Amino acid sequence: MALQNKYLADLLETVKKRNQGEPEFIQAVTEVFTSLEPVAEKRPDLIEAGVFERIVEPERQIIFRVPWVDDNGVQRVNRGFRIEFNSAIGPYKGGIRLHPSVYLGIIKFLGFEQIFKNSLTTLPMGGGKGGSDFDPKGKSDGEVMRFCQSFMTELCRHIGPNTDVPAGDIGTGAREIGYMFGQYKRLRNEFTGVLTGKGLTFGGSLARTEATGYGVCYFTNEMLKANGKSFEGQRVVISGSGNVAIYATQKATELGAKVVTMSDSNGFIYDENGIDLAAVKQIKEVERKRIKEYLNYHPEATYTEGCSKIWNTPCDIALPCATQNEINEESAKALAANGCYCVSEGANMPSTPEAIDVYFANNMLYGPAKAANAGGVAVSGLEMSQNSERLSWTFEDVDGRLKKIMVEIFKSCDEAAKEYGLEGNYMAGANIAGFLKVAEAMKAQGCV
Ligand code: NDP
Ligand code: 2IT
Repeated sequence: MALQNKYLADLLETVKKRNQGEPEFIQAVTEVFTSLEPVAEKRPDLIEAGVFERIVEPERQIIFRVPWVDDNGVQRVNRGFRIEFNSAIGPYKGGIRLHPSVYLGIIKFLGFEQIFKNSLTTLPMGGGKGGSDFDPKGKSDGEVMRFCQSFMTELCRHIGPNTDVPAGDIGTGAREIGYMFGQYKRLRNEFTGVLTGKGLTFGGSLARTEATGYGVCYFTNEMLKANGKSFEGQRVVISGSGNVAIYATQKATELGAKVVTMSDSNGFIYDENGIDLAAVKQIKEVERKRIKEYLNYHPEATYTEGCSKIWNTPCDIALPCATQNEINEESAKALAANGCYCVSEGANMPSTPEAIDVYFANNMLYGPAKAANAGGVAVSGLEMSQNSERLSWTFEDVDGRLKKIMVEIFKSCDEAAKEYGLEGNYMAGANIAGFLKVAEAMKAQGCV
């Protein structure tokens, strides 16, 4: 639907002209602007202060060469990115994605989303994102290490515990963060909390590994409760089999649901008895193999080549936890037709705009990514606090704080939606609540 507000409509045209060839970034801005139309009407002061124009322009964009040598002695080169999008409410904060599909438009959409997500956590973190088109799949440990060291050799001059604090995302887990942290320490001669998601022996936080997946379930649970439902006895479809998917599966199961699917970029498994997470962890976390290996553990399960048909699986609740735009209009219609009444996003921007229209047209509950998956970065914020005081908190303490933060995020989305006459539209609520805090801070700081 075209924007009604003339100021935002014109600004969106400028954004499109200025960021050509970056459809994911335009998609993210369009969604946020659509939600912000009532804010633009109510707050002309924010327009006068130039907040909308500035918030879509990254404060700094860094693109660099990442040279490394593979195990055969062959010279390789990748492209590295760090987008320092907005520092109005704290140091830039956001993950590093290592995937062959990475280009400027992907990192910009992720950095833009991160501004609002980090604001929703209530913690003092600005928005940023980084990454590279390096593909860790099929690389040896030595190759991954040399890549990470080279990546950090350039990145280290742009980041710091009070400037910009990267973390994990697709393709970047504890192993990669460890190599990057070691190289930063060596180059700067400083042991600081410059990255989050670190190993537990060198400043990492308990519950950071679990945080995003658990957080998705805590948020979803609040949304279900507010609508007279719960996870108990529900059939859940989860996509992905990485960090977010694994811990979402664990928590949903603990909350009484039965998770029947998981996937990777090759295909998906379906297990009517409920996913055996120990088998998935062995395949994915220990052996780094493909999800179809699950059939070696459970021959009664099925494996389907390709990802899109996963959404044809009948379920009550869907938690997309793989990647952007994994649910299109057709998949959303299949979910609705099979009785799914709730979609809550572990991945960033997993639903296309057309899919979101289908959710609303069918009165489904929709938990948008920037609210539902904010648990990961929230615990990253708690890791920063622990590093600052040079202490580490217990698992129960961190998990308890995470739960409280997710409950509060749901409340902010719910209340903002109600305040703007959009009750039950948690997407609008998340965008409005996330935006307002950052916008006030930008205005107060002279909109620099
Ligand atoms: P991982 O690398 O641990 O796992 C990613 C999973 O998604 C893998 O199963 C992977 O399969 C699958 N996947 C990746 N790309 C594609 C693709 N193009 N098509 C189909 N499947 C794909 O990453 P995370 O679990 O950390 O991240 C998953 C999502 O959650 C991302 O959108 C990320 O931005 C988001 N997120 C992550 C947070 C975190 O703390 N880690 C926090 C908030 C959001 P394969 O192995 O075959 O590539
Ligand atoms: O998308 C995300 O929020 C993340 N990948 C986590 C970022 C972080 O800084 O922990």
